[in-house]
Amino acid sequence: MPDTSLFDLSDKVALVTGATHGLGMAMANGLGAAGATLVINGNSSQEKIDKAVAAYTDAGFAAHGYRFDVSNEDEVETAVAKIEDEVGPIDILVNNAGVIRRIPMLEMPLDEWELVIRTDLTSVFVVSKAVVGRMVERQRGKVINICSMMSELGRDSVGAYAAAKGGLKMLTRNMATEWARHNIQVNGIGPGYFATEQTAPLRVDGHPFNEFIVGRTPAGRWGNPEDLQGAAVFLASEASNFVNGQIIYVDGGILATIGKPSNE
Ligand code: GCO
Repeated sequence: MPDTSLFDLSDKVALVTGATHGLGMAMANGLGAAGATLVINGNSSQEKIDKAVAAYTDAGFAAHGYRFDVSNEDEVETAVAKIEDEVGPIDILVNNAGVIRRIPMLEMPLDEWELVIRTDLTSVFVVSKAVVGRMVERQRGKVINICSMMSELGRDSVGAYAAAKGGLKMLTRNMATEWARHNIQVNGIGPGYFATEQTAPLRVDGHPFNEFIVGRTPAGRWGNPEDLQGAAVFLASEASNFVNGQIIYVDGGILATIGKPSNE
């Protein structure tokens, strides 16, 4: 039998924020399949959280759900204390929760801008501060920040999101710098264009963006959420114990190429 113990997450507790759906859910499923006990967070409705927990449990994973706002310091501290008390020490934190607003910058209301920065960037600081303080005491831990193509590239209408995700790349490097000496590895995953609810408006038949993305991606397709599981398990496991401050782009090759004219 092959020895896959380097990637084994049995006895590990993984908190994945925003894992009631989408990429967070796919990554949590990957961590669960590698043996982790799952703790998922959401902030919309308890019903949505309960439904997600039931789906994880049906898949055969140990799963727990907690409702809190990842950008509210008091709620986060209370929830993290409760999770560690009820489930156990958090070994793996995946900062996945995020929102997007597609509004040209000159039309972007300040409150929408602030909502995006708060949810996609500030919340990672808030949640990590609560969780990593405890990891430092234990002298071990894994943090995975979910970045984006927009950590590297601009695009019309996603200014706030790009500012937050570009900031998140640098926050990842800084966290890695400050915490590596405590045996805490902080890295990022940068998903390319994935078929999720978030990109559903861009994938409707006849939308020019659909064809554009397929043409712009060397692999010639949208990503399936499951395509992220390998990178998530790697960065959550002992296999990455000397990997610090890297962003692994899982993008079918988009960032590797300048692209090609549409008629080729
Ligand atoms: C967009 C997309 C992106 C993606 C993703 C890419 O409008 O361009 O929604 O922002 O969601 O983060 O990596």
